Amino acid sequence: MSINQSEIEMENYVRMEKLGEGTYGVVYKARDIRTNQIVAMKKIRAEEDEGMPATAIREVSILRELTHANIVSLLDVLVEESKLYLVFEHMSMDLRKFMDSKGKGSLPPELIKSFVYQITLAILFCHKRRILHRDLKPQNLLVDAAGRIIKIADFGLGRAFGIPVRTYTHEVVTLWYRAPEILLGSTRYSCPVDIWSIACIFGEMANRKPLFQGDSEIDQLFRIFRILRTPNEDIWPGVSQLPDYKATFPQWSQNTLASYVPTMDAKGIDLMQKMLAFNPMGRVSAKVAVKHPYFDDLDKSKYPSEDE
Ligand code: INR
Repeated sequence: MSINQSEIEMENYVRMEKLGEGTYGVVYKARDIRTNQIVAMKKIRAEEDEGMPATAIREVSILRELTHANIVSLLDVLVEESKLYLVFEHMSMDLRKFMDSKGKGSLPPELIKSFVYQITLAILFCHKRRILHRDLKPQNLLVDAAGRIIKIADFGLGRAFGIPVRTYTHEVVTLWYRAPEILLGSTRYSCPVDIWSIACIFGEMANRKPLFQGDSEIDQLFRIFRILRTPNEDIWPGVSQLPDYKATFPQWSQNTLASYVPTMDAKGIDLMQKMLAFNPMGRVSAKVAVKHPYFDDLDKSKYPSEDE
């Protein structure tokens, strides 16, 4: 896998303020001095004694395959002093900051619907190409200045590397959007993990508070179980065989999701429940989710076609 280095050099960009920190590198706002275009430049540290960071090569190759209106586009790749710079389109804010800027209270129901639809379309596009995101969360969903378009970013998690426990700045990686099969130690997880994350973001936009805000893997699981009930072999065949499953888990027996997300209408709750199915094999796919009745009243002509 090779990186086709651009003719464009670092000198063509003026670095501006720091925008944020991805899992693998810091992101700066920058301006292309030739065009005045504002871009986002992600600097990826090289591992000591190694050449090109494998995670970066992975991200570049994924993003080169994924051109979609709801996936942040990679404009260029620059190499300088063994550091790698990925130049992306610039977006005004991430979904975390967007939600914070809206003050308290639920986001408008039509906006939640539009954002969930756009994110699901982007994930459908990825899944059709057998690419998982694995770490969807509000910090790597980017919103445009008008607050209407949302795009997925941070594809740095290499297939072979798994999810790190800490970022490169030693920040704890959040567990709040993580599917139960991962929390229970499954290593053979697939596309359904991204659907779980979308549901968590869906619930968070409605509640303005993370749906399952755990501070350890076990706390994360128990917060999920408290709201969705404790899974068993009847609702999730094979669950008891997962590496971290314990027969001694506390038994919560009610699903209280609808009362936990009181501002969401019945169709929205139905979709959220289907996205939060414990059994990954029974969890709704992105392909089926985009056809859910919750989206019936969206003007589909405003969004990319699902067979793009
Ligand atoms: C902003 C970010 C604006 N724009 C945080 C941010 C706060 C306010 O991360 C960002 C990005 C942008 C960004 O405009 N383009 C990209 C982040 C990433 C890729 S990544 C591209 O991969 O998540 O670090």
